[in-house]
Amino acid sequence: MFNLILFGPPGSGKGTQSEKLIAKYGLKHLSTGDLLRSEITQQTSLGMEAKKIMDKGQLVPDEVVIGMISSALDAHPEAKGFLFDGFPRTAAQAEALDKLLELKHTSIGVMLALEVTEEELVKRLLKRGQTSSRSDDTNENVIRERIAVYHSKTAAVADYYKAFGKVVFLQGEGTVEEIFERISKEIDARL
Ligand code: B4P
Repeated sequence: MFNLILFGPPGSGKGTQSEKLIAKYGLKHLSTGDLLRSEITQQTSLGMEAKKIMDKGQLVPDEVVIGMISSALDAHPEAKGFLFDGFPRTAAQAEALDKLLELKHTSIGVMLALEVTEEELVKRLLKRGQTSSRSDDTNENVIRERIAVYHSKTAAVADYYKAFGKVVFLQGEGTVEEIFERISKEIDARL
């Protein structure tokens, strides 16, 4: 089993690259952002609570997203590996993920961290906000808050995996294809 974390700030290309990676490597895509947005679309009580938090650019509580990931892992016993996109986002989520994977006698193979400048992130997300229905992409203050939360709570998750020698930082600017090639090269070296 090969498990990969695609890491980086909001707008760094995690969702974009994940789509291409699951097509190429046949991994099961687990995006906590997508799971939360699906709860919002279905208007569940979890979704309604999450929406208020997401619209402010804050993180949904750890126990909620850990619970979602735990269920998703159990729902796919046939998976030949998982691609975690937007998770873990806090040290507590990282520790919980390690424990969940240990129960399945597997672990994270590598964390690939995309590096993109703040101005480029804001530009990309505002552009997406013009066409998507995502309310967290339309307000620049909310976008900057998401980036600030990334620096205060999420960036340290890379240090957690660095301690195990599992992090590779990649340039996240360039064309989608160029970045996909960089990522694929790192994965191919580990398969
Ligand atoms: P997510 O759904 O994870 O979304 P994101 O980080 O904002 O975006 P992503 O990084 O996937 O977007 P992409 O670059 O692909 O999170 C949304 C919210 O959900 C969070 O703020 C939080 O509230 C909550 N949440 C999610 N997970 C959580 C967790 N684990 N714990 C707590 N809360 C959680 O795309 C951005 C744009 O850039 C696209 O329009 C794309 O076309 C463009 N783009 C991509 N690559 C490009 C390139 N190379 N050049 C130019 N443009 C590019």
